[in-house]
Amino acid sequence: MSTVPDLRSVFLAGPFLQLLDPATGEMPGDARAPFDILIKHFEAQGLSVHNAHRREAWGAELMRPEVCTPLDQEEIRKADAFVALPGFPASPGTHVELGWASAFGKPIVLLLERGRQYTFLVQGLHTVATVEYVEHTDVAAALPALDRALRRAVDRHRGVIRPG
Ligand code: 5HM
Repeated sequence: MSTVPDLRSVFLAGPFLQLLDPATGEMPGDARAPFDILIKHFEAQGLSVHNAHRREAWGAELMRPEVCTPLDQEEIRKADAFVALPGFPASPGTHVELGWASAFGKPIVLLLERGRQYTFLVQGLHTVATVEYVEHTDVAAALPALDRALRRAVDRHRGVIRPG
């Protein structure tokens, strides 16, 4: 069961094109790993996860811009929460999606790699949207912190105050 009551769906965003191996056109295993871990983690909690990397077979079935853009925007609009790896170097597509998610008023959790510099508008996004940041060096080790951050973001979004 989800650790966040009533949370049913999550859109998971992160760098894509920059992670494709030019020789195969697909994401190598180590690039897939963080997405795999996050998808499995959320699905094990019964959440529905929308993730373009998986949808597009990790690069093997890349969609055209005219197809993936409206699809992603609609899936973000429908999702209960938005979780992203902004990327280092920054993922352009993820930053567009972050703009949509914040403008749609979604609770947002950003997984930031410790020691990396992120653009000012990512650093400052919490001033205009419901954003929780999870600094990490390893996605798998950060899962408990991610769950807490997701709960905080969803609670804040709903105006829930929990004791302690
Ligand atoms: O610019 P970049 O490829 O890093 O953008 C990644 C983000 O854009 C992902 O979160 C994904 O949801 C979306 N995207 C997509 O859905 C991006 C590409 C390729 O740029 C794609 N489908 N084919």
